[in-house]
Amino acid sequence: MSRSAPSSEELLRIAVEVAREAAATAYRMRAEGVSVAATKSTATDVVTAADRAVERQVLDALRRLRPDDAVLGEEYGEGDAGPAGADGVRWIVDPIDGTVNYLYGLPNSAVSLAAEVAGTVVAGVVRNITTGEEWTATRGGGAHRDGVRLRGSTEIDLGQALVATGFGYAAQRRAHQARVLGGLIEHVRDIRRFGAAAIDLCLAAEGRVDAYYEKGLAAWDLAAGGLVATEAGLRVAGLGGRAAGPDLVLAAPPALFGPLHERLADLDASGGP
Ligand code: LIP
Repeated sequence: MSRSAPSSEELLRIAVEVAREAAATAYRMRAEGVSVAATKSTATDVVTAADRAVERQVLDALRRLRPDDAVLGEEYGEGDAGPAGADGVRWIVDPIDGTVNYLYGLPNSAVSLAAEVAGTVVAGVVRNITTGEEWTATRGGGAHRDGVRLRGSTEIDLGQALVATGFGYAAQRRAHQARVLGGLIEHVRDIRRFGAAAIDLCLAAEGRVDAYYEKGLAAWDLAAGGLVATEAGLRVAGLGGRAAGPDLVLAAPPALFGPLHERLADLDASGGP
């Protein structure tokens, strides 16, 4: 018999506590100097010692605070807890989203931590390691950045929209993504590529970009930032009625979602390698 899960607010409190400690470690390790510890899918898909140390710190903290929960992390996968905890709680963590930015000492990298209950993300936090900006959300409770309620962009004209996106690590996928971008760029105000999906989603939630799309996101890139964007009033989905996921994530206010969806579908943004 599974126990009832804690409230979304309690799960968010835990997520914020753990993410703040993790971001402090990442910040300290960055100041001490980081280098590439390994590569994953390609020679440019790098892991630093900080990615591993920060995820280990998050895993240890969650095991102390919520010993029966499951955890899915970018660096250590599902660990030993399996797919779901005793009361259906699973944590999803990207210890350092924007690893290349982090490696180069650029400001856009973040700790992203979300809590799922019975397969639905109900609480999430994204904390910028360099600036300390902290975006939070609970399902049905709204999205905030440092306590200020987020509402997304009010832009209704795609031609006036500032659109964020990103690119994968594999050369063939990047070539396809560049072709999509080449077909889109004349139809929008401009493009921004910040290098961290979780932050991109939160900037869209704030209206600091009008919309965001990207192909190839993993669950840990999307979980917390996707809830922040949703709770800010954005539509977060894939193409053709599919859910947001590895094929494509499109996050946009309702007025822009349709026009941008149409352009991206015409350009086969969810296709390619
Ligand atoms: C990054 C994503 C970003 C994408 C990068 C990379 P990582 O995640 O957050 O949106 O464009 O290629 O995948 O690898 O830094 O955790």
